[in-house]
Amino acid sequence: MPQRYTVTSALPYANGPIHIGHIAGAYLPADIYVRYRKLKGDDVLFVCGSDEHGVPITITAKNEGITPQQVVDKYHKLMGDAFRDFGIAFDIYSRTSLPLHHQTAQEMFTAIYNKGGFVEQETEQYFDVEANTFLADRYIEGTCPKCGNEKAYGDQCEKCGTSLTPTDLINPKSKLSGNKPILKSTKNWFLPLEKYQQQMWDYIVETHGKEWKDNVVGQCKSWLNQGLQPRAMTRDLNWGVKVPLEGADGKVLYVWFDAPIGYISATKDYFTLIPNSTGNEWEKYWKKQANDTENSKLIHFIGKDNIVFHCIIFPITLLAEGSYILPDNVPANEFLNLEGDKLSTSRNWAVWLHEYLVDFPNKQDELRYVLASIAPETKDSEFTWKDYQARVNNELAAILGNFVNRVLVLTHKFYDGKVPPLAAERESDTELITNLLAKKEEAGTLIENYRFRDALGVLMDICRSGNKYLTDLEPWKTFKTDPDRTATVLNTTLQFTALLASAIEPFLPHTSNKIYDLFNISPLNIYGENLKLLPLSIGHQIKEPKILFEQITDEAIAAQIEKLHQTKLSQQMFPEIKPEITYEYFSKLDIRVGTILTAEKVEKADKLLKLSVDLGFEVRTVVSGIALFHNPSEIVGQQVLLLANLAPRKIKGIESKGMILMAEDKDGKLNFTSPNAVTTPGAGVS
Ligand code: B3M
Ligand code: ZN
Repeated sequence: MPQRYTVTSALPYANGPIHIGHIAGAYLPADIYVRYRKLKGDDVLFVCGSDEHGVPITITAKNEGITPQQVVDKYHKLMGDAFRDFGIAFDIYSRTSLPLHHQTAQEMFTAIYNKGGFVEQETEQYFDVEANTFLADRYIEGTCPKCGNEKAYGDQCEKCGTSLTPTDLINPKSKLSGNKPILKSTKNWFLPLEKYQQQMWDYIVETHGKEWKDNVVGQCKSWLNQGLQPRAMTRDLNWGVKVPLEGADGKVLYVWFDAPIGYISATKDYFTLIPNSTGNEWEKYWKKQANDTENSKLIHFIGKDNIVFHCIIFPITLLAEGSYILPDNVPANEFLNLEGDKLSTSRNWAVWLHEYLVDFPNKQDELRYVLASIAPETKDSEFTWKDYQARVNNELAAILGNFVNRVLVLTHKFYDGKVPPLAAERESDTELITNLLAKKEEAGTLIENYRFRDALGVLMDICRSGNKYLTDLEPWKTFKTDPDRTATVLNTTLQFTALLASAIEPFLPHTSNKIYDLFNISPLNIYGENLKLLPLSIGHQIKEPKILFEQITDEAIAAQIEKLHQTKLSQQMFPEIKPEITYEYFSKLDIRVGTILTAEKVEKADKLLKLSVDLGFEVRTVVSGIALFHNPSEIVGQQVLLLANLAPRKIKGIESKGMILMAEDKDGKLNFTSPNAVTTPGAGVS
């Protein structure tokens, strides 16, 4: 019986499109793995869908003035179409707003509840009195206690990365009304993760510690070492799966409780579309079987920010229910960066998949090739458009494209496009094919071990060996002197290329199909059983040569770089305008022109300079936070504007009298403001 595999890719949030970071992290590796396993003959089901709950979606809806359902409908379609057009071959792309999913998630909750698997607990949560609602973590903003960022969220500070709970925030504010929220008591259901501490350690570290990726095991260990804590599986919110209990009105399942269950409902959804389905087939992909060896292997492809949910929280959910298998592997990837910056949906810093497909029509495999070559398998990696161009032109086109083209051209030139006979075979010919077979085994083993970059490297080596074979044997030269050799070499190259098309299929499925089409054959399966080593019969007609990969032009690359540049420009942050004041109020500020006479660093304060400033009628001492941007020796003589009637303040033991007015550039640099011509010190500014 074939081994069964249940393969999942993270369900993307339906509140923004898919970008290349998502693809490189969770979708392309899964697709390669699944295509390979299916070719091998395993029984694989590849499920995914849109994650349509969670607070970010309600925030998007509020910002755009539409309903959450309208948000998810829009992005579910956009993402589903982009995945399909890019060749991510999910068996099903489902969605968590389906009634089938709500029911599945509620059944899981109820099953755990009935076993006494939740702890009911009243806790104090922030509540917005004006909006009359509890506030999800993301709806609360305040000052980060670690770094002072005034725009930290209730669950995380994006500036310093610290994870927070809402009550950690200094000066919390509701994002709904802008008011300070009050603490109000509410009941929720907690999964007692701590009870599974030992079981999780055994499962992750003892059982899978050696075979799972280091980054995954490392993150889990750090969670386990801190000690697992109870986590609320319900929230006071109205968008999501309703908590299926009496008296739980206004509460929904925590999005990270329901989202992974989305994999299960997607599996059910798949079988509802299969004719004559009994309705129970999904269980073979999820439930423990009578005989352990018949259990499906559950594999989750995700990005590193989802590790704890897939390796700890979801497995505990499944254990608490009791009848499910646990993930067999969670090959999480690190992050992909773009042109020197973190990819970000909210900052629009991304290469969006749906836009790529329009800007580069029929170039899916070019992007698949580049993203597989640079996939952030063990550490963060970087996509740049120049690198994309170089890899496509100098590797994909130069090695694979060029080779296939040579083969087609030679066959047409010497044999009218018909496969010539294997007339005088030598060891070097059979060697080419044996080498290919050995290499595809090697590539397969690497894929099985989630080492996709290396596997792709091995496949490219196969292409190189074909190129070298042609170059070494020069069949165009022997055509007159030894026609049997030319026929043999070309026959061998043609057979080799047909097999190669199959070997690259997991990575470059569109290219495989193009080669099959040019060769006028139906798809082959080099990874399966009963492979025919000489798939092309003598005299078989192949089509006219066609270029597989066009050169990526400098103009195309420049246009993409310009697009990103425009994003940067439009993203420049301006400080918010302050509340209006009267002229009378303004006239109380006494701003004067001054000239810096001396400047020195303040001890034990990296940012501060101690300045003496000539105001004409007196010399002032002022401490200013400009040391990171200005060298003391270079600013003597600089004219500045000084707020002269600001109450004196002691800074690092120095009395500072007044404040120098600085202009803050977009990158945070502080520049002096000064008159545009030398002006008498002490002159008033109004
Ligand atoms: N939607 C988070 C994300 O897109 C979340 C994944 C759910 S997987 C069950 O990163
Ligand atoms: Zn912070």
